[in-house]
Amino acid sequence: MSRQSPPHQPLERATVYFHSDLDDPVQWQATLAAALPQVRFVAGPACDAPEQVDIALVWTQPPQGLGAFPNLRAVLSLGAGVDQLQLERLDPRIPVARLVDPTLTARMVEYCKAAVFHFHRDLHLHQRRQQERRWTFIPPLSAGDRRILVLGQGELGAAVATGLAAEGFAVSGWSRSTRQLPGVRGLCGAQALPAAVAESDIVINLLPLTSDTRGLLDARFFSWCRPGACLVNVGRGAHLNEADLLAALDQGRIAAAFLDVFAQEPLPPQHPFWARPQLYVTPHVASLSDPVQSAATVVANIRRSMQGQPLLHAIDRGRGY
Ligand code: NDP
Ligand code: OXD
Repeated sequence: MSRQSPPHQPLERATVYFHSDLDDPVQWQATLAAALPQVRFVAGPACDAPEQVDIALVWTQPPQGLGAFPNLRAVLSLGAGVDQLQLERLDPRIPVARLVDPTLTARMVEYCKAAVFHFHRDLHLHQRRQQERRWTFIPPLSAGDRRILVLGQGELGAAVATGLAAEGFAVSGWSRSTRQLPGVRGLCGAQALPAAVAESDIVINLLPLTSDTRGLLDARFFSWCRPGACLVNVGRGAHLNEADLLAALDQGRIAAAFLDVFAQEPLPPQHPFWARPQLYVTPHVASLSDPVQSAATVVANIRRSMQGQPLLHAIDRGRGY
């Protein structure tokens, strides 16, 4: 289905609709006003003139859906991921862009490095020994002997994989298409996955959530893992089958995991993950976008959209990422 590019419209006529439960509208409004003082900013969820909205800057769709805006030219995600936008509810001809910015990437690299060094230096094992008041020597491995698999080699996965390779780890990266990155063994396709998982000490998930990747971290995946492997899930909660992870921990198949994303966020107080000593739970903070750092991309995309130009970091609506 093709839709003609919307005609060029003057920037002074632009209305940006903002909706998020997580991001501060006041901060975003101030940041955008500094760069684009002529643009009208409407903070949702309610909107009294939906026909005037040109661009939606949103984390999720508002209750009335983005279909309520008949003249929408573009959707700009407030996150690097777009699955939370429920794209199936959006006209497939409307372009969607996601957030990509150096600070977001740097924060993700920091989180993943922190998790990897924790596991690499066996701190999860020493922590258990401390609880048991046991003085046990665990010979440390050198970084080059520690095998790490990064699922997803996009903006974030590639930065994490190359960052870990630069620290001396033996890193493999898995993606849909072949990707060659400095110091990283590139793997692609479903057939390469079981062997790659089986030889890895630490697996980091940085895939986008799509119909192909949903539930990938399940009992079958854990059955490929070497006993004592560690997991870092920073992709999305729905990549992980939570009951299967608990079973894999019970079996010792997985020794420990850093979990930053969950099927239900906030993680409910009664959830079994909170009380598991082998799990490190963080509240979706591995990386965060903030208006000051991310404004440049958003401002550029507002301009581009009003000029009828392709968006930066547009997703492929067919692939879903
Ligand atoms: P990108 O779109 O840049 O990269 C996605 C990568 O995943 C690509 O390498 C792609 O392969 C690969 N991929 C997609 N589908 C498959 C598949 N079926 N099999 C194998 N590989 C696949 O995304 P980003 O790196 O920017 O972000 C990744 C995700 O990280 C986001 O979607 C979001 O869910 C999550 N995230 C989490 C945050 C947090 O705080 N926890 C913060 C920000 C993002 P190819 O290169 O071949 O296309
Ligand atoms: C995300 C983000 O997509 O925080 O999770 O950017």
